[in-house]
Amino acid sequence: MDKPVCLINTDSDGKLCVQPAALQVLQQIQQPVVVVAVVGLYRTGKSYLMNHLAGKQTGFALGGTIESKTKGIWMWCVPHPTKTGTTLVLLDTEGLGDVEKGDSKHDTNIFCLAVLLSSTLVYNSSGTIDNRAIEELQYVTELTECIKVKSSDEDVDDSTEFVKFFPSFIWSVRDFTLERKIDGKDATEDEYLEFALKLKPGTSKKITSFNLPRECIQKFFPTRTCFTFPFPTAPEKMSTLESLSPADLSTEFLEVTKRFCKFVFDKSEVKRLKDGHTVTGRVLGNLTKMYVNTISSGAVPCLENAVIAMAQIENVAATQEGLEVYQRGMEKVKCSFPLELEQVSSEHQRLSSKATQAFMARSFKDTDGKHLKVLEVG
Ligand SMILES: Nc1nc2c(ncn2[C@@H]2O[C@H](COP(=O)(O)OP(=O)(O)O)[C@@H](O)[C@H]2O)c(=O)[nH]1
Ligand SMILES: [Mg+2]
Repeated sequence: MDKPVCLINTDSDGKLCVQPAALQVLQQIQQPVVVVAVVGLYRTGKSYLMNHLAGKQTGFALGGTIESKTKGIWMWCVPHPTKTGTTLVLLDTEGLGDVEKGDSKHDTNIFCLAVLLSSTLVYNSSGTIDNRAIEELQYVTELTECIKVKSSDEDVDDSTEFVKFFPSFIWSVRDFTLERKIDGKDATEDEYLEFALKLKPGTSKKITSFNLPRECIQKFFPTRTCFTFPFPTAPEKMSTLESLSPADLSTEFLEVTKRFCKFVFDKSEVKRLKDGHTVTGRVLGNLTKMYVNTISSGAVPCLENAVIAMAQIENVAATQEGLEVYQRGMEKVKCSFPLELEQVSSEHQRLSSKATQAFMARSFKDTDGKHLKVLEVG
């Protein structure tokens, strides 16, 4: 893909919908995917940072005006720069908290989709990690209502289960101008983040609401890292940032960006389903379709149901793939007719096992062998 495409959009009624052209792109990707999604307030430099991850100067459209450019979720699939045989999928989300739209349910849905689809979630904010920046991440406090782990109707608290399937978390702080000091001592970026997430003792209403988002971030995202970026360039050059060459960018900004990209490439893992099954581009497309349909129907997406639904789709396709392997092989055998019965029988054996191998490579969770049987009968 030489440029990003829109993956999720809203239709004229404001309902979320998946773009068929983006699904088609994903359908073609048989490789496992590392999915990095960025969320945060609009106009905090999210799209600009994602372009750096893609190794490109331009790509995701930047919001040069106050109106936010990115609507819904945009996607860019590029070969993973360091993990061969893997595709890096970058998801750029529309800015949260756009006053023009003023639709917090919509923002929550976009945030949930970013959590559900990614293996690394980047939360981007500007300035410092102060109380305001943490409150802007209020969506974390709603995650327990927006995502279910198990399909049972019982009202169980899934939150402790979340951590096993949630993306790892990176907080990127932009235009950071302070010195990172805690009690007068130099602090690393991670120490700075942990300090900002520290809970206050007490049970007053004020303290409880101070602690709640911090508790949620700590609980849902146990693997977390922070990067503090300085201003990218001098104020007078900021308006043309997108066209500036690296020589015009501050060396500190380039250094942090380089470390950030290296960290993402080294540490972001391949996306997996709840049962540990690797997500390929194709599965990611089906997963997106399923989650978006669930959310737009007003239901709560469930990680366990997703495994069952994905297994069903993949197993039907795997049966088809196995059959095709067998049929293609048999066509070839037919060309060399007449053959001894013995030869035909041994070719049949060979192709059957090749077909089963093709099936096994793609199928998963076919625990009772239902789909494999279909292949054998077929
Ligand atoms: N001050 C500042 N501006 C930035 C930074 N990165 C990008 N910008 C500019 O801020 C505007 C919005 O950037 P964009 O990436 O579209 O923000 P998004 O809405 O969060 O995706 C654009 O004019 C960018 O050139 C940054 O680190 N600091
Ligand atoms: Mg943007």
